[in-house]
Amino acid sequence: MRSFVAERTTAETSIRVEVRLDQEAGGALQTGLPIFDHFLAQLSFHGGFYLDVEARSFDAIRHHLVEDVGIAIGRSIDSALGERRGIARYATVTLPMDDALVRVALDLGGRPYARINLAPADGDSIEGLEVALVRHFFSSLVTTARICAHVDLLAGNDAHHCVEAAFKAFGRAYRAAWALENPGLLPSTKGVL
Ligand SMILES: [Mn+2]
Repeated sequence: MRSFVAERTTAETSIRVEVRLDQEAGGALQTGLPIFDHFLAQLSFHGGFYLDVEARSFDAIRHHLVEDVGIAIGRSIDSALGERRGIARYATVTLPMDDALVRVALDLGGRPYARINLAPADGDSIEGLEVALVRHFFSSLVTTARICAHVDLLAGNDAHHCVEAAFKAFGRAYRAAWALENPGLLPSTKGVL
């Protein structure tokens, strides 16, 4: 079972994250921000992995909370992936949700990079969660997890649809990229990731 528990407490937040890559969904999501819990549930369900998040804010600053959750999930994924032996490594998913169309292309090759092109025309926040903060979340998560991610909003206006489609597309792409394809084989000609 590829899994990891990340725990981090600072003056700003206290975060506990557990991921189990090979367990279909499950886990509780308690960040104190219902809309964020809702989006994390999409990530876990469509990613086909167990995700448990318990997050507390001490300073009531959403930026700190959302960023720290992203870092903790990224750290858990990086550790759970281990040597990354046997994984498919690459995945690209284009996912529609009503007016929204989002493409997520991933390389789990160990080199961190994030280009998050996600700026819906209608609205820059959803139920109090800023779209800019969502971009920061994805960026913090993938760079901490040493993943290269290119995210593009190809169509769509409604901010909720666009952001939800991005979480679902990320989930589907993760599931495909860390799927065990060639047991024992490192997916690189360099012999190391
Ligand atoms: Mn920040």
